[in-house]
Amino acid sequence: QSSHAAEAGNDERVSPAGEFAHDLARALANRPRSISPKYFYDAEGSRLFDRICELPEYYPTRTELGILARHAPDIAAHMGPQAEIVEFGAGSLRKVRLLLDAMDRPARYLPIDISGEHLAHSAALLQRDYPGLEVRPVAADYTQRLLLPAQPPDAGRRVGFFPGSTIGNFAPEEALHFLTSAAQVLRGGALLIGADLVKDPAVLHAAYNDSQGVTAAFNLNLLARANRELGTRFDLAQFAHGAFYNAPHRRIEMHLVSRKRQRVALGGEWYEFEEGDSLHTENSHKFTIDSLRALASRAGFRPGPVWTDPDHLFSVHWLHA
Ligand code: AVI
Repeated sequence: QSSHAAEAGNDERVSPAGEFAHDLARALANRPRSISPKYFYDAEGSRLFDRICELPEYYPTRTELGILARHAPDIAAHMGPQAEIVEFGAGSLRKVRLLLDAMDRPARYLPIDISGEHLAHSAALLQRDYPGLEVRPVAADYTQRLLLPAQPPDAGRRVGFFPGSTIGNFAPEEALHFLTSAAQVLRGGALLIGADLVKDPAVLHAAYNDSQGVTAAFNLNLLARANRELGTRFDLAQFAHGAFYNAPHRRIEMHLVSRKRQRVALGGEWYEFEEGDSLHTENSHKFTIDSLRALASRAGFRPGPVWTDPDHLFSVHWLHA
């Protein structure tokens, strides 16, 4: 699936709607049915994800913010003066502010995100608060070919920033591929990356099955988005949110589970679901400090310092590129 998505993404003749229709049709035809979690993030999905980050059960965001806040001076010292930050998958840009506030004359900030509308809005808010900083939002799929503008000759270090444990949403081979390209474009600089840690499955389960149902709405938004953009007629009430910890794979899996026998039309084809059939929408891999460092080494980084919280829920790694 991913290699096909990559081909479609690199072909400029394929519109974003065309790529979604193509990948969804393939997901519905395949067994098991599985689609990239990148399709969660239209404007509505990005809004729902921001709400997830505020949930009492969803510890990663506030824990990582706490780590960044506590260790920002140390992290900024590693960055050095006039550094440039390239953020992969920049959502609401809250976390980078903690870094910018601690940095010595940050030069340039390049947030890259697939959700262009959401990104433009967040980038404009950030630019207002940091008038001296060059903010250059890039609306792109950073899992595709990474091409960054050249740095001015007197520039400081180029530092990639990949918070939130989004690396965990990649399949292991995709994570290695992404990190390998990141190591190449950041060569001479570094990557600051957040990774959620393996922990009590009950804590993980609660984080992806929140009591307000926001994660369920986020998951179901994939079908709602298909209805909006592709004219499908998924009945959202007939799909259940499923999220569980797969211990052997050290990952949370999210699924949309059909509540009954039903069928849906897409692109002139009918796709059938039996009761209990699932569409696998996301994996969220969890790491140990050592497993993340080993992965980074394979990708061509030299692991540096690691910062964590007192309960060892989450980790932030400095990787020399
Ligand atoms: C973006 N990503 C790191 C989130 C995660 O925890 O894997 C997405 C998410 N899915 C459900 N809740 C949050």
